[in-house]
Amino acid sequence: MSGMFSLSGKVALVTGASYGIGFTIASALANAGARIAFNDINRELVDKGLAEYAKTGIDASGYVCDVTDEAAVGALADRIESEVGVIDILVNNAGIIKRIPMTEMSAAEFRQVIDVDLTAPFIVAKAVIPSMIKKGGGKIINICSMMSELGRETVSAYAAAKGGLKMLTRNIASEYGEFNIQCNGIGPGYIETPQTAPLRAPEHPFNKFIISKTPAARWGRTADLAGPAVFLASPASDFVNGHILYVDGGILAYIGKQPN
Ligand code: NAP
Ligand code: GCO
Repeated sequence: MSGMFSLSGKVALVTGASYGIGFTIASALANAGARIAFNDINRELVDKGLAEYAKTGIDASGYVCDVTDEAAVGALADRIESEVGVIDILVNNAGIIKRIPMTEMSAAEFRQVIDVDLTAPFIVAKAVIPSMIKKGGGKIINICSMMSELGRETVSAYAAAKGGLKMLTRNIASEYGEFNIQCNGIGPGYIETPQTAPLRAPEHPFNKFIISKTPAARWGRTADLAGPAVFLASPASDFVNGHILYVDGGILAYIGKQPN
């Protein structure tokens, strides 16, 4: 059974993986045997990430690359292929959020979120699929969200992007499944990372709200995503395609705890 979850000999690219969910997923893939390449938006973040990976004994390769820049992403894929190896596993993790009431959000701000959270996964997947086809297959994992299914105030751009990312995942699965490429999504619930730090401030009402909406009665931890990521990156999921695996403690199954 353990062989089904082995990533030995595989090369994984995890975008935006200097910290947070991406860092945990990349570390899990490395601990399952993969060689890790990651990018982030600036040198400082990449160096910070390299130091953190080294602390845990992971020899990662780090690159500065803005995932919205198609030319830079093409150069990144080529560089990883020559320095690390052909990319077998892609995790589209890089993302941003802007929490602004829709009527106060500019079109430019809306487009920026769409660009990073939806267009960039298209760009990066497009850059790696041809080599995956040549190699006989590959794994693509898009990091979706509760907002791939649900809306809430102030996150219109993010929800539109993550909803679109769910359908991009299904379309890549449909278009490239015959080449032994499996494309799936992970939909994290509410996870303790810098991105959600404002919502977890003790005085923020959202903190208790999320706990009341989660059967597990806690915020998620990045470690909760490690196993699901290894599963979707490994031979164990070779017949799983176009699936969004929600790792949310049960939020999507639960109407929520009644107030006392
Ligand atoms: P995050 O702050 O969203 O981290 C994203 C990473 O991507 C950061 O390192 C960020 O760099 C980088 N990034 C942003 N724009 C980029 C670009 N144009 N090119 C390259 N890298 C870029 O932290 P996170 O909470 O770990 O989120 C990771 C992913 O999970 C995101 O897609 C997010 O939407 C998704 N997600 C998060 C949660 C949660 O509760 N935290 C739940 C569901 C889904 P900077 O530090 O410079 O921004
Ligand atoms: C928000 C949060 C969420 C999480 C995540 C939930 O403001 O609602 O940031 O969007 O980041 O996407 O799955």
